[in-house]
Amino acid sequence: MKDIAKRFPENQLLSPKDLQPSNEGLHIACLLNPGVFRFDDKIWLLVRVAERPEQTEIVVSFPILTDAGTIEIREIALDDVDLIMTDARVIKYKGVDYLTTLSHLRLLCSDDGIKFYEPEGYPTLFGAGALQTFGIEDCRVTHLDNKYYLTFTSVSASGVGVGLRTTTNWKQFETHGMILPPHNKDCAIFEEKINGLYYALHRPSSVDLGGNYIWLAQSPDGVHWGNHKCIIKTRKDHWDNARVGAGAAPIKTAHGWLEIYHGANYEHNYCLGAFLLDLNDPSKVLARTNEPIMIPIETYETTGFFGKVVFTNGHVVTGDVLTIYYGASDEFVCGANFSIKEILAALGI
Ligand code: MAN
Repeated sequence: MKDIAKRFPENQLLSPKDLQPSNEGLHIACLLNPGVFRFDDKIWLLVRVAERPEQTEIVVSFPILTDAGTIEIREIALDDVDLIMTDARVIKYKGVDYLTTLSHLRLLCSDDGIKFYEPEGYPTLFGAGALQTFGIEDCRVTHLDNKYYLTFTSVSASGVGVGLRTTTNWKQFETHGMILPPHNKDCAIFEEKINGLYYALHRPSSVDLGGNYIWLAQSPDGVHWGNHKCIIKTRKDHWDNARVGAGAAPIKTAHGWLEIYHGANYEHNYCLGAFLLDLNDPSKVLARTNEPIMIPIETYETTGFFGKVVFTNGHVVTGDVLTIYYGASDEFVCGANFSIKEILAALGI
């Protein structure tokens, strides 16, 4: 396997201890999977902050939001026979799934793309309403026609879907509810319209027929989506045999729309790959990397809250340099550079 990422020597850029919890009684377990954008001559991260109470040896405790927006702490005795906790991210109790942490989205900015700080006067984004009671996660930020589109995972007992908020100034936000219903996540809107239509990648998943595949959708207004097509599937006997999902908005190149995506195997090892879509008709897949372009190899990527994970949903492009910001082992925010030419070469272009 060839890993062509040039990791920042400063990694990890952000660790849970670097930020303050949003609420007394919670501590930050993970910082991960930031949305990334340029605004006001700075690079900004919309970091997913995952919180929970300090754990004890007697109970597992986890926060959920009420419909009214207050935090409620649930507790289950660790010796309860109905409790299943084989995945650090999920609590299974009496046939119902909960998350071990509650995520919100925090804005940080930087002048150099390496040192990030929380600026004053910008809000923290929390889950709101009945469809976000288990939090909001992994936001993609798309800049299109002077508006920022925030597509994020909305989690609740009703399922996992895609929520949308938009903003022009990062202080006031418009809420558009759930744009893609459960089960769906990993939604990234293209940063340009194509032939007058908005396009987005997204990842529905089904239990039996079908799988965790990447789909493409069209929209007349960026809010209502249709004409869905399945474009990228998992591959048997490959590193991405269990699930695939889009990263951030595709990058426009002379050869096509370049997308960095994550793929996982049945051992939940998350790597990154790339594919290329036709510029004029993005439902045509022109190329896909056979091998990953980035795999979890550094200690901060292999050991952490959920090890063996590199996961990206945000980047900035400067000429040939693609700088991704990524979640390492679901606990730290890190950075890495790629040469776009080198990724295209890996795609056979
Ligand atoms: C899922 C999501 C991501 C997470 C990966 C790896 O795809 O929950 O947020 O980073 O799993 O755990």
